[in-house]
Amino acid sequence: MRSFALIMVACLFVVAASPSFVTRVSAQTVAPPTYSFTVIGETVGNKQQFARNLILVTEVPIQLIVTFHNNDTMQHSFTIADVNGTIKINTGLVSPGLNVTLNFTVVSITLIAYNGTQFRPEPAAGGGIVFYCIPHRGTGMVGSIALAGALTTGTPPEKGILLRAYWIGIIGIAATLLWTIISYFLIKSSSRHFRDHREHVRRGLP
Ligand SMILES: [Cu+2]
Repeated sequence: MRSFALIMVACLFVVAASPSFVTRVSAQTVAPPTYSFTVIGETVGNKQQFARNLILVTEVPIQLIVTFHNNDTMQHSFTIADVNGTIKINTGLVSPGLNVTLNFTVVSITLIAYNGTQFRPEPAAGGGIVFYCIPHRGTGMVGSIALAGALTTGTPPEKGILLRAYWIGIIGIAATLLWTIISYFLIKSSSRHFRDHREHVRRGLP
């Protein structure tokens, strides 16, 4: 009976521990994502440009922390305007070697939240949000923030599959334990030899 009690305690522990795992899994899936990256302004040959002119985000809404680093010998800016061309997010002119960090939320690819207000950003030709350098936009110092194609549908259904797999695992473990317990008592009760351990010892068996 002692082993039975131990097995029951193990079962109860598994069942009691499982809700906390579920909570942790759920908390991970709803946590607001943040993406930090650096955009570098530079001159290559005679052309002023952003070292990365396409920034892909995997989902929206997403909070972006952009550090603009001027790795050049002249001033540059990292700027986002709204659909009317009004400048909304702007580092201002950044001197050579300096950094400016901006923090804004891409609510959707057509809506940005910044400094307590929201605006519709200037759209990029291929989809996405345009950013540019004020003095060098005319010579092509332009980039965009876009959604990565495969993961653009908001809440991915894979999260449900993950949780379902989790529960299948838990139920599988519980069922295995249950069958182990049932088998133990079936074998024990169907065998005359192992009913009484004292009788066993009396016969000089282990
Ligand atoms: Cu520039």
